[in-house]
Amino acid sequence: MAADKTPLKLPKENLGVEDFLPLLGTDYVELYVGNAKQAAHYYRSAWGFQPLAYAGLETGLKDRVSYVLQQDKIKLVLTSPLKSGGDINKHIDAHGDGVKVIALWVDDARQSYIETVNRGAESYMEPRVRKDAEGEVVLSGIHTYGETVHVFVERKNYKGVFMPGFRNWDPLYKPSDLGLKYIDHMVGNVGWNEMDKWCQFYAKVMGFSQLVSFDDKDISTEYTALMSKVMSNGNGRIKFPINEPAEGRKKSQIEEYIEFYNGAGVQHMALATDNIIETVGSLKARGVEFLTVPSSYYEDVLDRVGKIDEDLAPLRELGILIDRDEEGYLLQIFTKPILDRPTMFIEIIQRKGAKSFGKGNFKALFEAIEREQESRGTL
Ligand code: TYF
Ligand code: FE
Repeated sequence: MAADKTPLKLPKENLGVEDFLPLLGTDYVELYVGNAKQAAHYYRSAWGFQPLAYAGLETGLKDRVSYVLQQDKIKLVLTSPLKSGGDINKHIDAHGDGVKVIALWVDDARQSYIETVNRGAESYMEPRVRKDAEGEVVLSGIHTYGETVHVFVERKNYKGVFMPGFRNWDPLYKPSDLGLKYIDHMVGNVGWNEMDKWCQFYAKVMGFSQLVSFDDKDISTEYTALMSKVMSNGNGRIKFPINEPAEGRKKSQIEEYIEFYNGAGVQHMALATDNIIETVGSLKARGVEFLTVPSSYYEDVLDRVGKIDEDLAPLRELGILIDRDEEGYLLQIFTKPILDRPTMFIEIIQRKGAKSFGKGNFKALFEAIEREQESRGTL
């Protein structure tokens, strides 16, 4: 496979240019869902997220409710409408449950807004200050692919549980944490021939650079075909692969996503762990379903990736995939879609030096996805 192996490098237009959008990390990911109370139960019970904050009727909201859950550095916000009509219902009607906001933690939300809007971003939210007794948070936002948005979150002096408007949420039911640490990357699926446009958006508007690129020759199996480029911010904390469908023998998994999501949107989030065997073992015990590869995958995998620290047996048992690059190796596994629509899924990843995304697993992975498409009759 002939992927571009160029390591972390700024594109020419960003060379020597100071980072105009310093990002400290992912602040939170907000999903618009049909029933936030039940979704919050799922992310606690199955995924080990801990309850953190709540906003709803009890805190003075009239038309919506949000639950905030946390596991180490990962914060999820689950939001549902309480009444008919409005933007959240429209989003759910169009897309089903899905990611609305990828919020980015910044030192200066006003400056982040000015820099990105001046470079052509479409405004989602003008800078606004939210205050309570615990301090203040400044928020601003811009649109990205589909109906997805980025919210810039500045929380310099904020001491509260999440954000003004939220109160502590501390129910008795708190199944244990499963060792998920941080968001490694968030992947967007965009429409036919739109990948370059959105990569240019991240380069021009947000100062990102391209880490790697895969074309349809790298990653087309018998049916699935797609192209993918990975965009990263300057300090590498934020990585956004962007996929577009490519012409194959049958329907691309990206096309299936676009049809069921009714447009571009977040395809998967990759959550990092320091012990993938324990994390995935617990997720499976709690009912999370993962894609499986044929046992032949494990017959020659060590010839491909060389020596690894882990025993192969538990990796094989759990269906965890292995890949290596110049800097080390990685372990990864993918859930089946976590919704009824075949749209979003979650990747669990443990990096042992590798900075790449598992290209050596694409064929086995995409064939596993095709078996699922086949079972849905959508291939
Ligand atoms: O994020 C990635 O690039 C890997 C591989 O539809 C991948 O997780 C790429 C495309 C895709 C599913 C997984
Ligand atoms: Fe991924």
